[in-house]
Amino acid sequence: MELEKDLQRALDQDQFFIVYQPKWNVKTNRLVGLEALIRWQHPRLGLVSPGEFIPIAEETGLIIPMTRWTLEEACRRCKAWQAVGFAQPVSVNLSVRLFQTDLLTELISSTLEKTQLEPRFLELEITESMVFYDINDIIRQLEAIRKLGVRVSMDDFGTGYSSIGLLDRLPLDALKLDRLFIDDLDTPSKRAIIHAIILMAETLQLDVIAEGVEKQEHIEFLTQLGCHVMQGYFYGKPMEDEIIERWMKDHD
Ligand code: G
Ligand code: G
Ligand code: MN
Ligand code: NA
Repeated sequence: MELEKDLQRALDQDQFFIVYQPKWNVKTNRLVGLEALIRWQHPRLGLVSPGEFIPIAEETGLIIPMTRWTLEEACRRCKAWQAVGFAQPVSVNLSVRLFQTDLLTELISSTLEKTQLEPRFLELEITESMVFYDINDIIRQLEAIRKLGVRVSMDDFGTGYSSIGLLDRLPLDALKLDRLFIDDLDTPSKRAIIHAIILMAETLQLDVIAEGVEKQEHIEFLTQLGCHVMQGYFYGKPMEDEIIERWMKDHD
């Protein structure tokens, strides 16, 4: 397949870049983190969406060098921002494929070492699809990662394959409410579900962050229900380095 061949060259030819999206605490009115999202500038096709190339990268195993690159780039950037006064953690998305390699913990610790980033400034986002794999093995790896001092959050929570039954076994720091929930928050049943998730997260001592926040009314609903950290177009789209840096200065 054409895209697959191109993808193999993309790393060597420096065609990937990262955009960063702010996570905002509405209680403190402060930036509390940045999510790193990979982008591919294809020489002929232009911008190819991760929705298209991540599945290919997973199938071919290219996801491993790609994630190594993303982790290092994001950690390096986070460290550089600290030096100019922006001390927010950065989060990186991890495909379940990384957990099947047995080198993930080592990859993370060596990246932190290399970039000299303190572990508490790195967060990893995993998804519910994890539950289909050897769960004991995943728990073991997550425990090792958290022992390093790195945070772990469950991305797209609540709309995928339900992992509720595993929540008390998975070593996690936070749940990210899937943006599909935020879409139609105004129906009473949606509100009830979100409210229940937030209460459950409190009991399990997990932070909750809402994704896909686009409107003022979303913020009102969510804060009423007890969720105070938001990510979405309302605050900012994913932005390239220099743009997010200016954004951080403007929102300091
Ligand atoms: O940023 P955007 O909405 O285009 O992202 C589409 C999907 O690609 C999201 O599910 C996001 O989590 C995923 N994604 C973005 N960057 C990475 C990455 O570096 N690694 C992995 N595994 N997934 C990513
Ligand atoms: O799966 P994951 O949550 O990592 O994917 C994040 C994706 O969601 C990114 O591709 C990002 O571009 C997208 N995104 C972020 N904020 C919003 C939003 O407010 N609305 C919509 N529609 N998409 C968003
Ligand atoms: Mn994510
Ligand atoms: Na998400």
